[in-house]
Amino acid sequence: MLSVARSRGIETAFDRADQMAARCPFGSAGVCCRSCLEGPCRIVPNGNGPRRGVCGSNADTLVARSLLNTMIQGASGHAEHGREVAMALLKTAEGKAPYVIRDVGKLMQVAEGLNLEIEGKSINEVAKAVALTALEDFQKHEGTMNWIEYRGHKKSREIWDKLGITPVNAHLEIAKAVTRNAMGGDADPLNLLLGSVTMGLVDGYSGLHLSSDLQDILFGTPKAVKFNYSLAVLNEKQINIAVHGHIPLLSEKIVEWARILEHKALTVGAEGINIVGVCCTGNELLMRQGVHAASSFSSQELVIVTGALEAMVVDIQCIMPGIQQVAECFHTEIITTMPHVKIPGATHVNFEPEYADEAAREIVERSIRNFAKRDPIKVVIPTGSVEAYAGFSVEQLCEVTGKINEKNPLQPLIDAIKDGTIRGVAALIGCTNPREPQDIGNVTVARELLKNNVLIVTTGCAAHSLAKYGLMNEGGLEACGDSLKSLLQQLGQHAGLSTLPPALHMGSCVDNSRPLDLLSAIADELNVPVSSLPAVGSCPETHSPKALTIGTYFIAHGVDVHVGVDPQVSGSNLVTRTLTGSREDKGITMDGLFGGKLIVESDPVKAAAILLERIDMKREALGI
Ligand code: NFS
Repeated sequence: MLSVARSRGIETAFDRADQMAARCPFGSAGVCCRSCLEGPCRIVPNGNGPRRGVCGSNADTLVARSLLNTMIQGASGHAEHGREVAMALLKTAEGKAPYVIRDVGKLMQVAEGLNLEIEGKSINEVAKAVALTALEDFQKHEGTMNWIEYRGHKKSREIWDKLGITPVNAHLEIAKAVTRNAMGGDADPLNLLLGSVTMGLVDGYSGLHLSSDLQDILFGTPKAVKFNYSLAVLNEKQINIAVHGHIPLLSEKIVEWARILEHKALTVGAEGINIVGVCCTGNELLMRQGVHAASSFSSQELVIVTGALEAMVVDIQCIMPGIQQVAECFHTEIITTMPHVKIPGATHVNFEPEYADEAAREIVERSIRNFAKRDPIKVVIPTGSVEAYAGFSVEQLCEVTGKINEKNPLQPLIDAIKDGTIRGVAALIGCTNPREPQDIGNVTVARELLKNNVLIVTTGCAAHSLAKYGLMNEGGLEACGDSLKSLLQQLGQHAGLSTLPPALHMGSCVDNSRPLDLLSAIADELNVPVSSLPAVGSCPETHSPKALTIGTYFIAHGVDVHVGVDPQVSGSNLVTRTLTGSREDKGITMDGLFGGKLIVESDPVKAAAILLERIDMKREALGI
């Protein structure tokens, strides 16, 4: 599709990445500062030139500040996601928004976890109490965030509390981070790095855990489901609507209204309405509804280049403004839906939970009308979509393993880890990045780990890569080492499938709460900290600040995290050493504080080798 775009003179992110050529050396090293009007200042790392900015900040301070700035963006994005969902749950419970609570069991489980009274209360009363407790995580001024009290692993909590980095409420911590980062604020690079860890925890709990829990309550906890992946999921004969972004509040409604208005599609000569997913809104819908996925982040513009897309509906995050320029070459209507995320030239249909039905209906009707404007000569849809299985929430996994050990569903997994059937667990997470060859890093790391019997769980755009390359269906089993392969086959039979797929799709990026819930539960069974487990995270094709905050949240629990793209901290030896150094190294390191560190390696084969080394090191320390 990229060559189709180029042959038609349509520019995409891949072309713009080429035009960008070499990266700015100052920005790449994290040593440029635009925090005040004394500057902009820049420091020549390890060279001749100014060693300090006008205010006296040195490279260590600038790099730590610049990293914290990135972390603020990541944490804010996920915290805002959590808050939006909490508001929708509240309005639903009050009868003001047209949603229903689909998973009452999860609602009760979350309410009990939050120590809320459920005896004698109606479903809506409990839902309201859960929503208000969630919203407190954006309001309270003392104590610890409710979701950390509920979901945070006790042994990790002790470390955070001792360091004084446990968040109180998301907005307070974000505001504090912005202030400490401003000119004349925090100048201590190590203190700033601890501030970054707090952002990781804000992201992890008010963002990831809170969002996953509340979305499961509203839309159902994912169960094994089949879907198809690739641009080939667009249907030439149908009205195609792509839903793109992150929060599933509107897109769930669009799926509902596409079903209700299917008959109207027939009146304009289409054979139905086909909803396809992009990025994490795509992941949300495929996990719960089996909606087919068209594209990850990097190639989002190429969905439009098929010429068969009536509308691309976007909510928040990871939306390239470039989609509008591409859409102008076709009949595709870009529809923004959030008041704080607009694109010049796009149509705006405002979304509020109260009016979700009206917005979804209008969007589907607009798409139906757009079908008549489609130019059949421009339609090029690739063939050959790939089948994939998804929906592996912790609940779904435990349902499968519970068929082997009803009393303790985690035991079969723990036994497999102990006896080496599973050498370790890796979460393959994060993005695709137009500056990198798409999917290659994600797939290579996964294949290298699978052949060494590492169990892969996956989320976000990395999951798109693995699905596209066949690692979420039976055929992908050839990638696994022998012991992992037979375990997956054995477990698959208990799930009513021929096998579990080699890569277990756990959902969107906010669903990175799920791998940590799994690890926390295993750690509890073994009575060890999460940091002792032979578990790693890998984000080979990083692009988003959100990926860095998610990685930081893993590291705060003592899980090593690999990134394949330069995190722009090389301008400070101190910062680099603190993030990437080992516990044996001199000075303070993340590994020493939390038991997990950052691994920066752009070669995916080498990265996998390092991850295996770290897995083996943790196995040895555990005595298994
Ligand atoms: Ni995660 Fe999901 Fe994709 Fe990266 Fe963007 S869509 S939230 S940030 S690019 S994985």
